[in-house]
Amino acid sequence: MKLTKRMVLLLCGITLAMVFGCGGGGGGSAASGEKIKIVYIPKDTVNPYFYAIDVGFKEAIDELGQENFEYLYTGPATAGPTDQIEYIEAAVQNKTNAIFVSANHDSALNRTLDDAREAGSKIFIMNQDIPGSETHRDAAIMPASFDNVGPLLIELMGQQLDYEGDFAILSATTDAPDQNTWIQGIKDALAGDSKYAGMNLIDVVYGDDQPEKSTTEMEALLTKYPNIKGVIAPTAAGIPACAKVLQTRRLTGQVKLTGLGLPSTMQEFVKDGTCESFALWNPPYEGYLAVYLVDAIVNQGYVPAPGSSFQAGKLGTVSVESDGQILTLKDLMVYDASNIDEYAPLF
Ligand code: RAM
Repeated sequence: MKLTKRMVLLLCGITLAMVFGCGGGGGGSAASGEKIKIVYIPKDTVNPYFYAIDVGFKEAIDELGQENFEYLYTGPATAGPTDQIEYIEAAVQNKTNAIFVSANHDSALNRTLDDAREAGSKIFIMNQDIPGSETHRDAAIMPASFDNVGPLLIELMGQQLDYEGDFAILSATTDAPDQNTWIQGIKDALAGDSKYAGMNLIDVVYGDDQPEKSTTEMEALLTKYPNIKGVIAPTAAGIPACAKVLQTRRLTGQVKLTGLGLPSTMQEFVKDGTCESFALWNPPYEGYLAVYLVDAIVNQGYVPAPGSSFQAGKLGTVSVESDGQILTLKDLMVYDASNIDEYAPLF
């Protein structure tokens, strides 16, 4: 009988289940003395945003004993829809208990994720979800409730613009599930509240989470729309690039800026007034929570089913929502001149 790739993976899955003592989906208790294998695949390995999540993984691994874990942070240099596939496949080959992926597309990884789960790895979407493809993952680790992102960003832009004027969005990649959810959230909030009636969204451009492309796109916005009054950049790679353009062109105060960013890269721009306020959550918490989740799965037989909960060290009891999402925090944090110095050294 000729073995198909699927059958081979299935057999591997059964073997793994025997080794790890777990049922379908795998990732159950590691044999005594075995290290728990965790791989985190960010959107790309160049964007410093994801290093902040990596910090959290390492912190929890330190707490739970480095000798108990084999942890790898790896991924593609570019954030293309299918660029992460080979890294997921390699993690499966290495019999990884839990693979965390910050997916670059909402469905392009489905087949690979299915194969990985059949082979025995737990699959978690990290820092976001894959809308419409939720059945292809075990759970999603969310940095905050995404319902709150669009409304908060439009409000921060509104406050800076006195609720009046043309603004644009500078996003990351065109396919990014998280970015597209937030852009829709911004559009819905804009249309849904008469408070924002004087604000016009004139364009959405994409800097691909790359500083150079973000800079070029920001320059192009300013050239194309001489009346532009503000930019929302919900990308940690994009917002400092936008700020730098405004600072260099001496447009501080004339073109307003908000979005999502790391306090460490935005500190100088908050200090000089280029960006009055922006938002984020706590990326290290996500990696930290992830390790406690895998530890509960492997060592306590925990199944991250909707409605269930587990203990995540300093984060306390964490529950799984009805849609399989695990919220690290509910609300976002707003950073401005009053608190930027406190958070900039952290992430
Ligand atoms: C970017 C990435 C990431 C997002 C952060 C805020 O660097 O697109 O997915 O969560 O910004």
